[in-house]
Amino acid sequence: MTRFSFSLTATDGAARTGVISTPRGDIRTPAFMPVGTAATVKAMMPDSVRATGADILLGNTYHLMLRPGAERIARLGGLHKFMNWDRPILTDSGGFQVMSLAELRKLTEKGVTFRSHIDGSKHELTPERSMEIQKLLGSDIVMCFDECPALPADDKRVAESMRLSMRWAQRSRDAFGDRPGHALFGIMQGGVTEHLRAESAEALTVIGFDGYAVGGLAVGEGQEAMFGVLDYAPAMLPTDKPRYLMGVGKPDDIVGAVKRGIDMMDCVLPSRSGRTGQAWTRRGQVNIKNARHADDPRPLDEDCSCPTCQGYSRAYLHHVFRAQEMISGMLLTWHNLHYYQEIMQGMRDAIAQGRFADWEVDFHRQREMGDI
Ligand code: PRF
Ligand code: ZN
Repeated sequence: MTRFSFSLTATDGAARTGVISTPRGDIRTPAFMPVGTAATVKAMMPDSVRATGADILLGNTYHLMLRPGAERIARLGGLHKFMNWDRPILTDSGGFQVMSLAELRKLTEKGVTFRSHIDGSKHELTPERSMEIQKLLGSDIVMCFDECPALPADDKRVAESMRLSMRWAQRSRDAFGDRPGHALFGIMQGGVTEHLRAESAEALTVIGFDGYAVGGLAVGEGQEAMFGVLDYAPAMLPTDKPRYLMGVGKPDDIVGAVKRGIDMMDCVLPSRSGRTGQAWTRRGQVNIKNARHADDPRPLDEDCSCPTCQGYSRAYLHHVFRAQEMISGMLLTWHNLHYYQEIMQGMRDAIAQGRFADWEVDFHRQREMGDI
C-alpha cells in the first residue's frame, strides 16, 4: 500500500516543487486546495473540480459535525463516497471555524463548547473529538485541533493561545495514533512575533508530524505583515515535510507564499467570489456586474482554456448574474478555480525549470496591465 510521503523534486530560491503521495492519489505541490466546506465545492460537480486541475479538496470538521453529522457520514461510507470525490481530502479541525462562526463559545484547557450557528444546538470540540470526527469522515490529511487569535492581539494573548495550541497538538498526536496512509499535520501559531513562531515550530517538531501548517495568518494583519512572517516561518519547519499556509488567499498572496517556501494553500476566494460576480484573471479582478460588460462579446480572458471562456461572452455572464441564474455561479466558479490551478501549474513548471523569478515578474506585469 502507498503510504503518505512527500518528495521534493526541485527548489528555486525558497520556492519548492514536489509530490505528496497518498493511497488516494498524488498531490502536486505547490498545491491549491478548493474548499468543499459542506461536502461540496459550491456550484461545481466533483468531476469539474478535478477538470480544473485540483488534486485535493478541503473539508470542514465544524460544518460536517453539525450537518449532516460525522457518524452519519461514516455510516454512509465516509466523506469521499458521500460527496463522490475519490481523491485526497484534507479536513480542517474545527477550532478556527468555531471561533469565527459559532455562538456562545467557551474556551477551556479541555477544548471549546459552543452553540451551532445553524440551529443553536450545543456542542463540544476537543482535540480528541476532532481527531475522532476527522477519522469518521475518512480524511486523508487530518489537521491538529488549534486555536487562532484574531490579529492584532498583544504578545501575551498570542503566546498563551499558541502554548494552548501546542498542548492540543500533543493531544491531537496522541489521539490520532498510528494510521498508515493517513497524515496528521501540526499547526504553527504565534501571530506576527518571531520568537513565538520559533517556539511553536520547535514544539511541533519535537512532537513530530507528517506535515506542518502555518496557521494564524490572513486574520487581519495585512499582506505586508503576513509576508514578513513568511520570510522566516517556513525555514523554521522541517525541510522534508509539506508546509501548508491555511486560508490564503488572493492570487498575489499565493504567489508570494510559494516564493517564501509554502507548498499547499486553500481559500474560499475563487469559489465564493464566483458566486458574487467577481472573476480573477491574468489581468486582475473583473466585476461582471459592471454595466460595461453588457454588450461585450469577448470572453473573460481570451487566453483562458476553461469552459466558461471557451463558450461564453462577458455579455452572457453579465446577463445571467443580473438575472440571478444558477449558471452564473457555476461559470464564474469554474473559471476562477481554473485560473487558480493555472497559477499553480505555472509556478510548478517555473520552479522545476529554475525560472521562478522571471515567472513572478511576468505574473505581476500582466496584472498591472489591468483588465481588457
Ligand atoms: N487554524 C486552523 N484553520 C485555519 C487557520 C488556523 O490558524 C486559518 C488562519 N488563516 C485558516 N484556517 N485550524
Ligand atoms: Zn476562463
